[in-house]
Amino acid sequence: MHSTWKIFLIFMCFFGVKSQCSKRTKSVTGYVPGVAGMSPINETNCLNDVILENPFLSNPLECARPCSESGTPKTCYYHFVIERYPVQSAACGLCTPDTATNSICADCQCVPADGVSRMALTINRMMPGPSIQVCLGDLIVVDVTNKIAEDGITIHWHGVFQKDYQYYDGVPFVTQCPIVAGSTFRYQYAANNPGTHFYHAHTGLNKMDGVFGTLVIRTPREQDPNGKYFDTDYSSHVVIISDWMNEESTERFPGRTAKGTGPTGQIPNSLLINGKGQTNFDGSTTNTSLEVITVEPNTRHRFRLINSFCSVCPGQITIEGHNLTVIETDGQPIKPINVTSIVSSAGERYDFVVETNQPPGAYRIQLRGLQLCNETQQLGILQYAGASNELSTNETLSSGIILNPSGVDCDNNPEEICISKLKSGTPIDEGLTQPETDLQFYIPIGFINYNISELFQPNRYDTFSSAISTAVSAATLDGIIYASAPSPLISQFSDNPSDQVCDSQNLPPKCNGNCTCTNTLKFPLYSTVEIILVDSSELPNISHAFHMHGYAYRVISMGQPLGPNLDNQSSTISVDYVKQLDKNGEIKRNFDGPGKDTLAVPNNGYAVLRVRANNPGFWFFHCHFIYHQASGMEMVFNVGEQKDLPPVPPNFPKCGNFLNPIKDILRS
Ligand SMILES: *[C@@H]1O[C@H](CO)[C@@H](O)[C@H](O)[C@H]1NC(C)=O
Ligand SMILES: *[C@@H]1O[C@H](CO)[C@@H](O)[C@H](O)[C@H]1NC(C)=O
Ligand SMILES: *[C@@H]1O[C@H](CO)[C@@H](O)[C@H](O)[C@H]1NC(C)=O
Ligand SMILES: *[C@@H]1O[C@H](CO)[C@@H](O)[C@H](O)[C@H]1NC(C)=O
Ligand SMILES: *[C@@H]1O[C@H](CO)[C@@H](O)[C@H](O)[C@H]1NC(C)=O
Ligand SMILES: *[C@@H]1O[C@H](CO)[C@@H](O)[C@H](O)[C@H]1NC(C)=O
Ligand SMILES: *[C@@H]1O[C@H](CO)[C@@H](O)[C@H](O)[C@H]1NC(C)=O
Ligand SMILES: *[C@@H]1O[C@H](CO)[C@@H](O)[C@H](O)[C@H]1NC(C)=O
Ligand SMILES: *[C@@H]1O[C@H](CO)[C@@H](O)[C@H](O)[C@H]1NC(C)=O
Ligand SMILES: *[C@@H]1O[C@H](CO)[C@@H](O)[C@H](O)[C@H]1NC(C)=O
Ligand SMILES: [Cu+2]
Repeated sequence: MHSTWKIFLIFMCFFGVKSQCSKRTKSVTGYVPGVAGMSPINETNCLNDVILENPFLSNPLECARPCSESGTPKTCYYHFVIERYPVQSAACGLCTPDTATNSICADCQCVPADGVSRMALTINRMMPGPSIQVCLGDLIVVDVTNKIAEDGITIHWHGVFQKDYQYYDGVPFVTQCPIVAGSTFRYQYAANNPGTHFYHAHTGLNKMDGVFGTLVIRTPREQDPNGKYFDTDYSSHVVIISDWMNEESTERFPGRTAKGTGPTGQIPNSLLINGKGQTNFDGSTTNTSLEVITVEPNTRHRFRLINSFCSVCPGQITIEGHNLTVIETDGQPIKPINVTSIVSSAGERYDFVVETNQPPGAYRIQLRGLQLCNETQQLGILQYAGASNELSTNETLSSGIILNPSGVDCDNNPEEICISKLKSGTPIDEGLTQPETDLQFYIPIGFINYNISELFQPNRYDTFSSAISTAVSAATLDGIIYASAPSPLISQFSDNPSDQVCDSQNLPPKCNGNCTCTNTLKFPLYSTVEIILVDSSELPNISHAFHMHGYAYRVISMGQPLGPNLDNQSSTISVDYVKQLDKNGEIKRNFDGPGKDTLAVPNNGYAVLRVRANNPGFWFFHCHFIYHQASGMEMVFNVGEQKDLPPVPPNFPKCGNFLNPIKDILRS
């Protein structure tokens, strides 16, 4: 590993101006190109025919700018070309991508990943894909060209509410048809809710093979309730972490059990920080570069952390010698809190401030896999500009105070801070702070186990996972195995077969707890809704990460009660049991809890969420673990009526069954 440090760039101080190195730079905010000695971005790489032909469009570099109240909104244009593309291709003989500059306008087609060659799916021959960084009120236009011959694809803009842009949420067969190979779909939507977001493929397992990237909507500092806690908010301090395998994700589903990294499991082989890292492969450690993030001394830097994991494992981030002041999660400001490490699961984001108050040097950014991934870790480097890049120690970093620990009783340990202990940093809709909401739903998370000799019968094609073990299962949400409809609900609802869409609250009698259909729950527009998610999935150590599209919900309560046998916290609980707890007043509701759009539901526990249904549309609600999603752990919330939605965009692509009557040649 030592040799790796030597190939790092020698950092100059802020364009070589020495006096700036020690000065505290209080007034700096937003995007600063060439931060701390990085080479400036070559704008030529940001241009393309569409931008050159339409002078009102702004390129990615122009859009990644500081945001001010007097600024003019821009129309920010991106072109994504999605391909099957090799990691460690011949392009790596030409250049090594530098995240700080390459992510805005790529100048290098090498995808290094963790140094193990394999095939990936890339956007513009990058992983992560191009960074979208805009100001609140801009219009984002992304032309997505699908060049993967084998797959239809869609892109979801995770965290963007898409109010008034409901047709661009990117969920296949809910808000659009998949983009077929060879064609281009234009997403265009307003950047209307600020925060650290990201984008990723929402089709099959494509996300796990590389189709993801960062998406940040900044606000003027005056509009950020935590604006006074940081000095800088650099584009180069956006950090996306991902999990990665040494083969394509489709190799492992269906047919492999959840445990294990090898040929038997669904556990990632490595973790990546901004697409970079090293791993043990074939008996040695790869020599790829680690991610280096440059900081100026004596400055409070805002970091924007995005968890783009696909597996069931949480990841824990710690920065050697530095505390983390967390100010926001999933685009929702919180009352600041100081911690040592942050645990995050698939789909979550955390914004934190790092004060560079240590002797100038190089410090480890440690990303540890937890639970089933506890043997995996990755390092990045926090590099003080101009200082030595030699790490001072190799000691294991202490976890210290942990935000969002998984699977603990957070009432009893001051070193472990659960999400339900955070306080909202913004005012809360009064309708959500009443004792009762208009609607209340208990939604169990589960798995059903098949009887193999019944499942693998001719003409049966049920959704299943883990075929090589004796436990063959499918995932359920609200008792239903979700199945996609042939035609998108938002634009072609009535083109679907009459028994396609189902409602878990009014199940047809033939579905005794394991229907396979498009589960769609209706909420009247503007109603207040309480959702009580109950993990009855009977899996140890797994906290399902639930993501809601179109909204951020309030986290009102979380718990991991003793099971009905009252002996330990890993025994399964049921909806009825949680209802009983609630009746007995044992579920405490905190109405000033944080907003989130993705939350790890305590293992064998519950989470109480509330939302005001003020965004009409068809919104996906699902576990963000990709293999759970592929096994059916999803549903749709249908808010309001069709008349509440904007009209279907002209020429919106259509798809569906083609079942013309069969000619009866014997009788005609
Ligand atoms: C910028 O990139 C273009 C095209 O990649 C190249 O022709 C040009 O020389 C570059 N300019 C600089 C200053 O590096
Ligand atoms: C990394 O290893 C490969 C082969 O294992 C070798 O060809 C390459 O030169 C090495 N790169 C560096 C920077 O050491
Ligand atoms: C981190 O926070 C702890 C507790 O407040 C404090 O004792 C320690 O000095 C802080 N460390 C740094 C590097 O700021
Ligand atoms: C967090 O740490 C900073 C720097 O050490 C300190 O100024 C601040 O008061 C702390 N905030 C909280 C909420 O403890
Ligand atoms: C899984 O949870 C059990 C308790 O439920 C605990 O004893 C065990 O250490 C956990 N395993 C991992 C890998 O975290
Ligand atoms: C990971 O967890 C397993 C199961 O709990 C345990 O046996 C193993 O020692 C752990 N490994 C590390 C590195 O902590
Ligand atoms: C840390 O570990 C690396 C690799 O094992 C070694 O080369 C380096 O000297 C170590 N550094 C310190 C400060 O112990
Ligand atoms: C599985 O189904 C078969 C056929 O219906 C039945 O004979 C068998 O007992 C079942 N096995 C279990 C474990 O339920
Ligand atoms: C699922 O359906 C099968 C019949 O296909 C039935 O035997 C089984 O009990 C059902 N499972 C549950 C959990 O209701
Ligand atoms: C806890 O409950 C689980 C599931 O009911 C059981 O398998 C396990 O043995 C129990 N552990 C202890 C320590 O009681
Ligand atoms: Cu799950």
